[in-house]
Amino acid sequence: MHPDLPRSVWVVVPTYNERENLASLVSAVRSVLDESAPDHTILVVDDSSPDGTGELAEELAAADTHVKVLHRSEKQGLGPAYIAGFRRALDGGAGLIVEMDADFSHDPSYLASMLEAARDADLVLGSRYVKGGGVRNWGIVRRFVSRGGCLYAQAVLGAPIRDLTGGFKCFRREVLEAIDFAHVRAQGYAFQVELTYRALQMGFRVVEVPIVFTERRAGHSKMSRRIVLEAAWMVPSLRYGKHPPQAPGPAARLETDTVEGPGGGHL
Ligand SMILES: Nc1nc2c(ncn2[C@@H]2O[C@H](COP(=O)(O)OP(=O)(O)OP(=O)(O)O)[C@@H](O)[C@H]2O)c(=O)[nH]1
Ligand SMILES: [Mg+2]
Repeated sequence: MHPDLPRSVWVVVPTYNERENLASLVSAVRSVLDESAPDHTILVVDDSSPDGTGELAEELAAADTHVKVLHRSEKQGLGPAYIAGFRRALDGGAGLIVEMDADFSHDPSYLASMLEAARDADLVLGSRYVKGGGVRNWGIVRRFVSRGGCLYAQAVLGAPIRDLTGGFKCFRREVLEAIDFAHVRAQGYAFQVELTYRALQMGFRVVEVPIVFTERRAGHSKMSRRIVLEAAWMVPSLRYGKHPPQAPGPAARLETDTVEGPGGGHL
């Protein structure tokens, strides 16, 4: 579909109290992208972390022109942080925009296969629930919440995507340009579901590539009951609510693929 990859890749990394992870994460992402996408920028979006992550990000940016920082005055959740980061990346001329966590749950080595898949897709999802994907070091409760959440969202939205709540994704800029951020309200997992659903509804081609998700390396989770509940009530409103995604155009299709072909098994 797309013969060439866009040259400029921006990786947006939201942080809140990730001081212990950030320097090694940035250096791991840098070495993968030095190989696969030399024109790249890592944008750290920090919500004034009390542990000094923002100051550390400044130091990393001062030492490396491939690293930039966006500081926000208060913790407002993942969704608003990503939207601010996306706007900055689009203004900066990004052709591909990657979302990833700072805590090593998203192994930077997958960036290469995700970028490769973006040759033939508008949105690439790093997926735990296709063949070859999975989760490591998660307890039964966390597995149940994640798997149940994906199946729930899949059923409510009628979206043929195995991993709707994951946060390791690669967008072509056209997808983000087409999404009206003013109507995106979700903060947590619902934000991930919302963006993918909007992309599907607009007829963009969405592909899942397998990733194995691991428990965060250091620091503390920001997952909360509130974020899970937000997803539970917001998912139906994506389909039936006041600001449903744009109506599908003539080219729209709810069609997806996994890179290893159909038939990927559920975990
Ligand atoms: N800027 C910003 N980043 C956030 C906020 N909440 C979470 N993050 C970052 O978003 C990423 C994902 O958050 P996590 O706390 O790892 O959430 P999670 O992956 O659902 O939970 P764990 O698996 O337990 O780590 C991490 O890089 C966080 O630092 C926020 O309010 N603002
Ligand atoms: Mg995490």
